[in-house]
Amino acid sequence: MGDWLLVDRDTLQAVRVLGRMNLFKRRSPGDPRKEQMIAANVDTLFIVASCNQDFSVARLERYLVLAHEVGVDPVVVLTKTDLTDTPEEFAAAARAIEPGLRVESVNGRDPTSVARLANWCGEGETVALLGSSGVGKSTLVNTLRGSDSIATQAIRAGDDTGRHTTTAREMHRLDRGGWLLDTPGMRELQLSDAAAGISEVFDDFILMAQQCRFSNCAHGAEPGCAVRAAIAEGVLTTDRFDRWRKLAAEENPAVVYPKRRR
Ligand SMILES: Nc1nc2c(ncn2[C@@H]2O[C@H](COP(=O)(O)OP(=O)(O)O)[C@@H](O)[C@H]2O)c(=O)[nH]1
Ligand SMILES: [Mg+2]
Ligand SMILES: [Zn+2]
Repeated sequence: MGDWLLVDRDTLQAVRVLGRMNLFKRRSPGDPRKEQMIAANVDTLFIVASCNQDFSVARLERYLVLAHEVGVDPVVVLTKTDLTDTPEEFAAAARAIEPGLRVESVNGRDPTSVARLANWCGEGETVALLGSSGVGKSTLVNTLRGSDSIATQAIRAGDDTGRHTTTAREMHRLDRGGWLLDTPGMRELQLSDAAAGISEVFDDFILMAQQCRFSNCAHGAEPGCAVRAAIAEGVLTTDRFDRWRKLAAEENPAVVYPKRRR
């Protein structure tokens, strides 16, 4: 989805698929050696999260790593601002993940609020939506399109058929000429070869690690570990350290971090 085709003007036959700017892919659920293409030529990735108990910095970081890995510009879209008294706290937590990270807070049901996202949805531009179920992706699509045609997950009391989910790959055209991709496959994306993305999102750790005495320092109990020292001084946080190690281990399972020595 998202490929651009060169089409013969007369026959309307596809002549060839144009070279891809970027590609979201995942390991095939049936066969981990195979890859499945999810979406191509994405200009902007809306990383959608809601301002409630589902909000997770770790998840946002994971999605950001993916955005860097694929080479697509991320915008964090925080929804459900109308349901919290402290939307600014959620926005601040998201902004703290990476310097310069764009964070937009919206009430997904309010066209005026969502209008600022239109900047990324102009003629010929493709935006993919990524985020957990229920954060408000379909609602954003509906509001940006000015229609209610996409089933959202509203669960009405006493109506057990009221739960709808997006089941098919969905590509939506906007009046302004842009495209919105809301595909469930995006949620199941795994990190493969994400080293570049990890080093961008966690560049504070990567830089600090260069100061460690040993180049192969695992930041456990090695003498002269700059990362541990920075954590002890409060320059870096343990939470982020743990998330960094977890993502790095997932990206390259062959790297086994030694346990901290007693
Ligand atoms: N109050 C409020 N509800 C929202 C907002 N965005 C989405 N919702 C509701 O959250 C539920 C899940 O939204 P949906 O768009 O289906 O989420 P999706 O699974 O990410 O596509 C629906 O009941 C929406 O009406 C918002 O900004 N504010
Ligand atoms: Mg949906
Ligand atoms: Zn170290």
